[in-house]
Amino acid sequence: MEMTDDQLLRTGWKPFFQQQIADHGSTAIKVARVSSHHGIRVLLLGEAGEFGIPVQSAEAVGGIAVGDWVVLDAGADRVLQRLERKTVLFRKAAGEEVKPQIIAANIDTLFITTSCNEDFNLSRIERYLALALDAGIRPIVVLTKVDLCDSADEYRRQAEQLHPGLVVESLDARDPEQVTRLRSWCGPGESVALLGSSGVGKSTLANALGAGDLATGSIRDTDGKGRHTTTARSLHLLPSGGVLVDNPGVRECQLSECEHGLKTLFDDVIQIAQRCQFRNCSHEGESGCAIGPALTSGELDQRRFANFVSLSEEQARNAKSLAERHDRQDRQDRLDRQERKIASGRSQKSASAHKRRRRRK
Ligand SMILES: Nc1nc2c(ncn2[C@@H]2O[C@H](COP(=O)(O)OP(=O)(O)OP(=O)(O)O)[C@@H](O)[C@H]2O)c(=O)[nH]1
Ligand SMILES: [Mg+2]
Ligand SMILES: [Zn+2]
Repeated sequence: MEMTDDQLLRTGWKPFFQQQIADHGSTAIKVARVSSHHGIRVLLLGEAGEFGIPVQSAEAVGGIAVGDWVVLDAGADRVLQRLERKTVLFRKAAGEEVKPQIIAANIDTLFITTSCNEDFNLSRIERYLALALDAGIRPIVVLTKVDLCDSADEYRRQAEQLHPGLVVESLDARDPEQVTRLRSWCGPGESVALLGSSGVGKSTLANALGAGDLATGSIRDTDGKGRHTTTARSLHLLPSGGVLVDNPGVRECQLSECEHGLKTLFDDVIQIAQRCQFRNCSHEGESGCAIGPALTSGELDQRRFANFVSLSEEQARNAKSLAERHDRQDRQDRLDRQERKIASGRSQKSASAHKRRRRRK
């Protein structure tokens, strides 16, 4: 299989994936990228365009997510291998149970999308930044609806302060001319994903970037919130040469295994905390604490510190439940293996007893 195929390169195919292709013997193979996953049917983008296969064939060797690269049996349209992910963006799935849900695989850049209205929230942007930084994905903050707001520059300035070197673009998402500012992250071979609340203009942006004709929705007048127009994530080819994943609006995006992301994002807070006299300082007014004075002097922002504490606690809590879940799963797997062994021992015994009886006859 040659990797010079233009269509594959445009879909994000890289040497990193090429070199993982296992030896599939004499089976004719092809590669493709998961573009959407509808539960019973999975759509894939290959050299010859988009095609659909049943989920049983798509997940024949394990779960797959939008953005994944897979190797298929070209004749049977059945997945033989899921290639290792370059990056994976995940969050804790909504609900009580702590289990990770993949937002998109193999993404290079995340457009953290928020509008210049009620949706604008620095702590929420920090949450998404931590997710992206943890996954090794370049975050870009996109502020939409500048046409409806007088203080877009102020929003932009505040967002820029959340992380050194953070790029923040503000625009009217309906205007393809303004949206060209995002084109440099959407070039050949690049994969970008949109993430943000419902109604902030993710699908509008996707359309302006040339993703196709995605449905966009209206906003409730009462609270400026969207109506969850996009219901499933989907990956699209862009005329600029890259691909884009549009996501449904997220209500809740809890962090689970995001320790590295939080450390990277809140390096400033951690640096100050290192000046505390005691290593186990709880930063609650004890003597020798460096956080209190930094908050008083304004060196450290109250909101930022409070969000650091709250995201760190959430992360630790979810990571612990996740570890417990893994332990439970491991124990169950061990039990299942033992049971299978006993059962197969039993059937071997009865098979040899049967043979002995036959020999005696
Ligand atoms: N004035 C203005 N309206 C915008 C802008 N961006 C999006 N809209 C409008 O906001 C509404 C919601 O946009 P969508 O693109 O559907 O939002 P979304 O983020 O995809 O929403 P979900 O799919 O529900 O997550 C639509 O009516 C858009 O036309 C903008 O920059 N300015
Ligand atoms: Mg949408
Ligand atoms: Zn302290």
